[in-house]
Amino acid sequence: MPHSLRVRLRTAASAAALMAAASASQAALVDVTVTVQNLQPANSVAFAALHLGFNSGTFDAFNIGEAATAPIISVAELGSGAAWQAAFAAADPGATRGTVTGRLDPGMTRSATFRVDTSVNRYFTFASMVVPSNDLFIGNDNPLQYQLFDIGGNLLIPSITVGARSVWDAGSEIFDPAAAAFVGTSSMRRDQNSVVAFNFAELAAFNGLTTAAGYTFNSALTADSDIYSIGFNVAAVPEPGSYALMAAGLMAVGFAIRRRRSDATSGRAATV
Ligand SMILES: [Ca+2]
Ligand SMILES: [Ca+2]
Repeated sequence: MPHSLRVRLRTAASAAALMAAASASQAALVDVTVTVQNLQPANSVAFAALHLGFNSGTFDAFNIGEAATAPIISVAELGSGAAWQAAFAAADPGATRGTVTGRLDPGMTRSATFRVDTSVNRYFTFASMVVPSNDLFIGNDNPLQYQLFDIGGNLLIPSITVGARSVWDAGSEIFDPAAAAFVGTSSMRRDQNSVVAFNFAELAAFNGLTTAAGYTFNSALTADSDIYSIGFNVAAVPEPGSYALMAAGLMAVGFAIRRRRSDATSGRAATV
């Protein structure tokens, strides 16, 4: 075999290997755009910011029938994710955590994008305060309830719809419209000393009160009412390292092509 052909074959083979390595290593990283929508009509419930994490399934924020802990109380009573995020980080340091910021009034949509490694963070966990309320929230009790990605990084759940029947009462603050967020003064809160339980019926008791958004609250929720949706849109992202691998592969291909052209030119010149 002529030396120049061996070089071309070797160069082409190493270029192919580099390209293959690049495409294999980029499978794990994706950009996930989370879009939240308040499915309720005007004058109904609103939601505080959505606190979320793409994770390994090891952070369990609360349990039905048990006293709520400080992290979920901070979400349920104040809409704040600080304590929840800190507990999440401690339980699952490799999780991609974040927030879709801003209150979500009836009919409103908001979104945010997160870079997720699907090789380690296949599950989705969320929590958001429902207002008006003293301590109502939405979120998943079971950290393994929503497996977003399979082992190959394919999206398994395009959206999550939350119904009124899935609204939680943290059991930490006594029902009192005067102390409820969005319609009252939250500094007046009183301890409930109860446990986490389903409770959307309490929302009807706020009907007729003026909200912080200026509308008169009028909830007509039934257990079957859809109140909230979380949609997932996935875009592939090559890892930074694979850009370098792909560049190296392309350079090797370019080198092989240039070499073949120069060989062809010198070959032609020799026969004339
Ligand atoms: Ca749980
Ligand atoms: Ca309560």
